[in-house]
Amino acid sequence: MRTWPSPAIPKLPGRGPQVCLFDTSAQAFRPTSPGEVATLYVCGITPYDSTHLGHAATYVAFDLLQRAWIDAGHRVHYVQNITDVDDPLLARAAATGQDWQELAAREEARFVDDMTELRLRAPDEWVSVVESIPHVLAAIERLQEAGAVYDLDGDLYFSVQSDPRFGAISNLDEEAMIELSAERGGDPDRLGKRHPLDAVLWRHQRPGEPSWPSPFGAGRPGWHIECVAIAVDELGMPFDVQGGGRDLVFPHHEIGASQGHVLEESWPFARLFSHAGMVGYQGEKMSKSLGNLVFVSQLRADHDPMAIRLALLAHHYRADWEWTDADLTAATKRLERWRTAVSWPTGPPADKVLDEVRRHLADDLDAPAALDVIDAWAREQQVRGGDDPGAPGVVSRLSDALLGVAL
Ligand code: 5CA
Ligand code: ZN
Repeated sequence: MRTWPSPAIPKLPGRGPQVCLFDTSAQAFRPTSPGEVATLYVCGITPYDSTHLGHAATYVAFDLLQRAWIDAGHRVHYVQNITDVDDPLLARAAATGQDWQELAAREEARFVDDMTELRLRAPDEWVSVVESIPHVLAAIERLQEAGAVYDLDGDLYFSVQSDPRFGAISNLDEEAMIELSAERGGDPDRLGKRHPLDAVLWRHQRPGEPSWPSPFGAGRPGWHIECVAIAVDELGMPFDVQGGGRDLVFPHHEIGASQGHVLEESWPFARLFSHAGMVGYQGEKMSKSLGNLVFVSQLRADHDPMAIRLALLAHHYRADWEWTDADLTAATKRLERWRTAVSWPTGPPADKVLDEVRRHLADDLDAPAALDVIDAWAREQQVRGGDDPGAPGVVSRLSDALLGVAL
């Protein structure tokens, strides 16, 4: 799939520190220790009703991670999927009388514009389900060889009991897993399954649904195996970080990791699992099914995209928070203050600003603390000024390089 042009990232003096993240699996802060090339898989959109601010907040979080890695001297190999074949997308297309491919293409185009305007690095590979069918089929065959697959009335299921490590990502008890599975696309109540949490790998063709030929009959892939097949094909196992919103911890990332373990006969799937908090609106998680959405594209009509980005950065990526209009008003003022402060020919020294912003971002992507540091410099500039001719340029470049906020 064609991606968008990545923004140029200005070079900064020196190097940032090693980046630590909170690991969902270990329930602890852990250093990311990538080699020369840091590898990242972030779960992509299901292209309908995108891009809302919750999506944008999650992708901005993993953009910060990449910028911190690059600043620490790594190259980044970043993969994202597009769930362009899945139940909710097909249901939306059917309910609104649209062709599912046209719906997906239109939403992807809007997502590309939003990501470009918000200055997010583009994935090196942006792979849709439609493009990944051969890899999905190969992965299912390998799972079959490992004895982890069974047939239920023509649908193929992955047996979660085939992976002794199942449960290690989410750390949930079975009751909680079953509840979340029912809420998030699973079918724990389907009769005939060996275990309620077993997940569909290949769904045989239903009337009116798109399908692909396969050795198991015409059908389409289940959700989790799509991300596993793409990640293993593009990055191999283990890769450094799997990211997404917290709503993906269970079942998506738990079952995906198990599928990876069984099919590659190795562990771990990813070295670290990182999850962004949920953005809400009007008292509920912002979600397509609830319809309480604020779209980036709507806001872009009247607001500077850099103010939208700053509004997202003002919340720690792991926090659950609720969007209000006041977020954007405050961010617009902050952007103006910063732009004024860097427009002067000289300013207060900025070496410490760079060190502190780097330190905060390397510490589990603490963007709010990083914004405070730049605020303090801008206030000093406004109140007392300074005589360092390099300082405004350094602050401007670090805001762009590390936060993705071009001033
Ligand atoms: N296609 C799947 C992942 S394979 C999917 O979850 N698509 S999505 O369009 O529903 O979400 C895209 C990304 O945004 C996912 O990482 C998801 O966890 C995240 N996300 C969805 N809603 C929110 C929200 N309200 N707040 C923060 N992140 C969210
Ligand atoms: Zn995914």
